[in-house]
Amino acid sequence: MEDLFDAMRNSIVEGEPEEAERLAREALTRGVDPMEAVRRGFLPGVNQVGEGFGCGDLFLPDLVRAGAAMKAAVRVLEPEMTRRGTAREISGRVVLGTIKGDIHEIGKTLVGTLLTANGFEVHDLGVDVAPELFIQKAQEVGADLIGVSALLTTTMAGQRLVVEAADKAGLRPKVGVMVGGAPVTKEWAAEIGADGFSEDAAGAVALAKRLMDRA
Ligand code: B1M
Repeated sequence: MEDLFDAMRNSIVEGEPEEAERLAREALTRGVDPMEAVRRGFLPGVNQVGEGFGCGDLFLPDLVRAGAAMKAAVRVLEPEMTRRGTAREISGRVVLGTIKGDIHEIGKTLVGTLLTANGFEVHDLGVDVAPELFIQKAQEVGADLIGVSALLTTTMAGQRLVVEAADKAGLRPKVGVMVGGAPVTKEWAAEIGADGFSEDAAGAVALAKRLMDRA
């Protein structure tokens, strides 16, 4: 199995969507847990590219190709992740999106997929979402939770605007606001008054369940 995980990492580093897709299919055929394929195969590749970009060894086109390859793999794995979810009743309604100015979608989409697999009804607004849109959608669908993803230190500030807008609209404390994304920390979540933070998709599910129990 290590060979397969190595090949997955490579497909991201080399930025090859078709190869990443093929390997994701192979993983499913071989009975590999799709989350395990992400965690041990594709994610190490994404992190490698991120580090290379951070220290100037890689450039924007590398980031773009890696993102496309990761997206292709997740697209193949998503239905199986959802299928493996066991919950039948709706656990809660979540409005989810990546904050305005930020177009990173892969982590947010993974969070949405796992929430769906765990019985949550997810309204995914996509990327580059203005704070007021989170609020409008939450009111429209009667959301229990709002999830805001941010991958850039420059866009994290938008998470605070969502918390403030939720307060202004009188949605909280009934509606919880959860935040996440690579630069987001527990301290940041506390500073902006969010109801919770998680550093990965599985943690986001656990957090969402905790926030639902709180109600
Ligand atoms: Co961008 N990028 N990028 N990028 N990119 C990062 C984030 C960066 C860390 C790379 C680096 O410098 N090392 C850096 C940010 C630096 C900073 O601000 N601290 C960066 C930069 C600088 C940029 C640009 C500004 C580059 C430029 O144009 N000069 C630009 C910004 C564009 C914009 O948004 N306005 C940019 C663009 C892009 C692409 C479009 C090319 C592409 C995204 C493609 C796409 O999404 N379709 C891209 C990519 C691929 C990355 C890296 C390499 C990978 C991101 C990713 O998909 N990770 C990234 C480096 C890295 O993270 N290692 C980088 C995989 C994903 C599964 O993880 O998104 O962290 P992640 O999500 C996790 C958790 O964070 C958490 O759970 C997820 C699953 O475990 N989580 C939540 C996420 N949201 C959550 C919400 C929750 C709870 C948990 O509750 C609601």
